[in-house]
Amino acid sequence: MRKIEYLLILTAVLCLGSCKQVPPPTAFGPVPSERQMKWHEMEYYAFVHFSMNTFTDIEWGYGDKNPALFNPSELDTRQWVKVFKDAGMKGVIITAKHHDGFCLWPSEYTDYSVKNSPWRNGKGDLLKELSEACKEAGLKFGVYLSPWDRNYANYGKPEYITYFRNQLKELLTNYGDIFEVWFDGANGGSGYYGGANETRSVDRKTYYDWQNTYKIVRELQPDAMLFSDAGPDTRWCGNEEGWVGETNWNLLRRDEVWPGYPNYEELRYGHEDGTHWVPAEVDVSIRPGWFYHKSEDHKVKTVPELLNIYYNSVGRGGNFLLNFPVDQRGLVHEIDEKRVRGLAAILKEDFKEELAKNKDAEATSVRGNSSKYDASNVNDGNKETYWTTNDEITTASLTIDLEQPTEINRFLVQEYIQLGQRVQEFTLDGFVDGDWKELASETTIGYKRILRLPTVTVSKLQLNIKKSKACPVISNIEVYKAPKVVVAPEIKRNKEGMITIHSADKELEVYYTTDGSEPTKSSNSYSKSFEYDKKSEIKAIVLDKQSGKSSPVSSETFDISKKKWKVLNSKDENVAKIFDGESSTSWGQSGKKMPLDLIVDLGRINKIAGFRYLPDQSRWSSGIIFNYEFYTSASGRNWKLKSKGEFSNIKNSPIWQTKTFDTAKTRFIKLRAIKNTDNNNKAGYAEFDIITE
Ligand code: FUL
Repeated sequence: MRKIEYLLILTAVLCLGSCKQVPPPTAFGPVPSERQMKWHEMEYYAFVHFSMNTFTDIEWGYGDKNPALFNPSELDTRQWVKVFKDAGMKGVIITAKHHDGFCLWPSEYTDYSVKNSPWRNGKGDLLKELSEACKEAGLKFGVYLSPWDRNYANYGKPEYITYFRNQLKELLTNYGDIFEVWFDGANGGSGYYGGANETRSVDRKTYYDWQNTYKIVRELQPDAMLFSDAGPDTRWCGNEEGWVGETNWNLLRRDEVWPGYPNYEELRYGHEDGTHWVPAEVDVSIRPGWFYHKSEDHKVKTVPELLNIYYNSVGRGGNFLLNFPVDQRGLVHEIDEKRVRGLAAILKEDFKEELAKNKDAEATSVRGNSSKYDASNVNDGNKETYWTTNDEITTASLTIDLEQPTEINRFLVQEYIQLGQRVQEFTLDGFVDGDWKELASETTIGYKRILRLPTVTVSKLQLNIKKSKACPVISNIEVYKAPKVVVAPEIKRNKEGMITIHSADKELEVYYTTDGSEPTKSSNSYSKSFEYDKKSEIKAIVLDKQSGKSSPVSSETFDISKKKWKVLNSKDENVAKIFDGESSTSWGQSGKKMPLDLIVDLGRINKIAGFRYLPDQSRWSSGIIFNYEFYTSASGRNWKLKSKGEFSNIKNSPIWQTKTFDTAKTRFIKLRAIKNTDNNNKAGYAEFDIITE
């Protein structure tokens, strides 16, 4: 054989193993459309609730308010967009029309819009301003158009559908590219309806003839995602708290679900046997309400809370739609801005240095033994390449060698969802001190899964696919060591006098003092709740020994023990909640008329110099006491008025209220609610306390 012939044969033989064209796996089950793929990659974007409700201080307008009330003093959509962009968001969706029917653009089809408001002398168009600001900044723009319209006279009749579609067409033609159209599930009920002031119900399944409405969107904005409880492109996540299930299927038996679907809790997990690709979007407000209420200025979600939401949405393969209730000035409020920037700063640190990039990766099995599907595709930085196995293989492992013992606490993994969502169960093992140790045992992966692990030193990591609908197709793995979240801890004392100190990051050390002195690393170290039932000031810090960083100091003052306190005028067991040290729990009373009394037996005579009241903190709180009287009595029979007046500004700012007076020796106290902020016969309490001399 001549040398050249020999070389040709040799090359052919070698190529049989590695160069032969091994076809990729065929798609399994429903797969995302191109539009959905682009949307998955957005991951995180802003929602804005801003409309008439911002000025009337309500969540659901009735549809009867005068357009003259809409008058932001400093509206600046560029300010919004700058905050969103700096925070890493990729777009914004605005309430073009909420349930009250008021339109933020000068719709040709109604007078109930900005054109009859004093804002910009009736010449304003908020959608124009926002869409232009988005374009300048490179953010995508989306619209919320409420299907329910409590203003429109013909709501509930066929005419309304024409009106609704006409408005939709205005939104889809006049403001450039729209990336998402948001149709809310709340539908039908009481309303103004052009002056009829009545309750109207509609058949949610048939009234809107959704299929023909969707066609309009497809025609005018083919790239726009359609959101509703049931998709068709993205579904609601089944709660407004900011999470989607750890098990999160991007699939839905779509034809069984409709806006207003009663089994909406299923939407948190999707349907494993779903017929269509309908991924979840996690909509949540940075404040308790969707619209701005001054009374919620002290309830803006904290950075650790927002961080949890990020990991419980993006970290579970859902998109994160974070709502900003723009305020009456027409600006994103300073507190909200600070928090979302805080979140961005932490996320930047969490994903700063990727530790697995281009490290050796090996799999127990590779499709056709072809390098095209090799394990190394998962950490090559290319989202289009993936590791996969032969069709019949549904359990397999992939090991990444980190070369040296490395501290890690974040593991990110992605399926190549263009071929369907496949993985049903997986585990993650780490090679720790010469042994394999299971670090996590989970279910679905989908577009993205990020595991927050306790910090661990590993030299290798192994992803084990334990169960998969078809051969696994994994496109990406990333590994990080996120810094600890060093924020001031939360200090609480319950009725029994047990103190708990909570750090947002459980791995950090907490130090505290009970005498009001500044805590340092030589103070008491906190490990579990402890009894400290005296009048005291407890101070605490969180310390990250590794980085030397310490948190600001938290401080709480506690008065005398509440162990023996008893409410005398209620047998309701929930009444104990007003002494439990938890501001999120509450008790309320109602009567035929005001006043309403809260009578407490303190168990023994005390010298008291004041009292403190925290109103019910829940989103729909009721009975916030405005005018009060406060009485003391040594015997429980003869009462002495010690203080009376109002809790000024309590409606806007329902925080702890403190009233002091000349000391009194007393065993019994009575807080009398004379009037509440809603002028009804209710009194609600989150917490109650006294101040002793
Ligand atoms: C809800 C609506 O009723 C709220 O007002 C808000 O718009 C939220 C995003 O969806 O269901």
